[in-house]
This record gives sequence, structure tokens and C-alpha cells, in this order.
Amino acid sequence: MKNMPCSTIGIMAIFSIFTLNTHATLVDFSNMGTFQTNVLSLTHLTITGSADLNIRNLNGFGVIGGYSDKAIDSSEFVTFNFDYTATDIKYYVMAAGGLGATPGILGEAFLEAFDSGGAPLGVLDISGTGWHRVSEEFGNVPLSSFRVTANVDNHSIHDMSYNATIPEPATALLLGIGGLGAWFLRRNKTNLPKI
Ligand SMILES: [Ca+2]
Repeated sequence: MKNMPCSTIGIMAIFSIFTLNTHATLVDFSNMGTFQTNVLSLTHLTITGSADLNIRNLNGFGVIGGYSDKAIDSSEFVTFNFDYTATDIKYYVMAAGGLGATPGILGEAFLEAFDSGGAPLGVLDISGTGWHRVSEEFGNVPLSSFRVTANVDNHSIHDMSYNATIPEPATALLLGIGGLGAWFLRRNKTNLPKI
């Protein structure tokens, strides 16, 4: 360590002071107002769709186009990307079924999930209103993202919850790092060649 450059020691210190914390988050899409957007940025989560998202006060959200601008339907999809990973993910469907030519036969939607490294964990048929427990369906491993693709019918998402995993600095150690920085500054000053 004696001959190691200060920058290397600094990087080691930065890695050592981060701890993984979870942030329990509830999102109610029905009280955000009414607007359309191609990207919805939430707490440690970004949502995009096959077309613009249609956020509707009191009703949740759908995707513009297909049978209805109010729903995820036809072959529309919505992708939920977490900044890091998340656990205990679930979302609530208030209205489902009945828009397409084959209502309910194969389920209203397909659910895909991706692990912390982005590897696909499989595809499930899902249908019906109520809570869809994404994490439980995929073995409760941390997920980096998941996608809901409509299978013709209406699959309207009203709200969701998740525990986002966030690397955060440990404050007690930060104070120690501050002290370490001051020590390096003093040390380098002392070692400067005298002119
Ligand atoms: Ca639609």
C-alpha cells in the first residue's frame, strides 16, 4: 500500500464506504394528474412503453394506440427499468380483459423479468384484476427490470410497489474518509521537493 498511488487508495476507499440499502416505494399512477410522456421517471425506476404512456388521473395508465389509449392492449408493452435492482415488486391491475378478439383465452398479458445482470428469467401468462406479484412469480431474486406485454386485451396498471436496492455511502465512514483525505494532503505537502 505504501507505493500505491493515492488515486488507487482513494478508489478502494470509495468502494468500501458504500452499503446496499432498500427503499420501500409506493407509486399510485392514479394521482399524478393526466398527461402523456415517452419516459416516466420515478424513485430509482424508469418506465417506458412501446408508444407514449398515457397517465390518467383516477385511472392509472395505459399506452397510446391499440384498441384503447386508456389501456395496455393489442401487442403494446411497458418496460420497468430499475436504477440498480429491486425486490418485492408487485403491481395492481384495476381493469382487465375484453377489448380484443380473443378475450381472456391466453391471459391478458405476458410478464417477463430480468435478473440483476440483465439475464432473462422467463415469460409468464398473466390475467385478471388485482395484485400481480412480479418478484414472487420469479423466485424473489433481485430484478433489474421487467416487462408487461399485452396479449390483445386490456391490462391497465393502477399502482405498484417495490423495494429499490440503492448503494449509499455510510455516513460514519465518510467522516473517516474526510480525515484520510486531509492526511494525504498533509503528507503530499510534506513530500513536495523544496525549490
Ligand atoms: Ca393502448
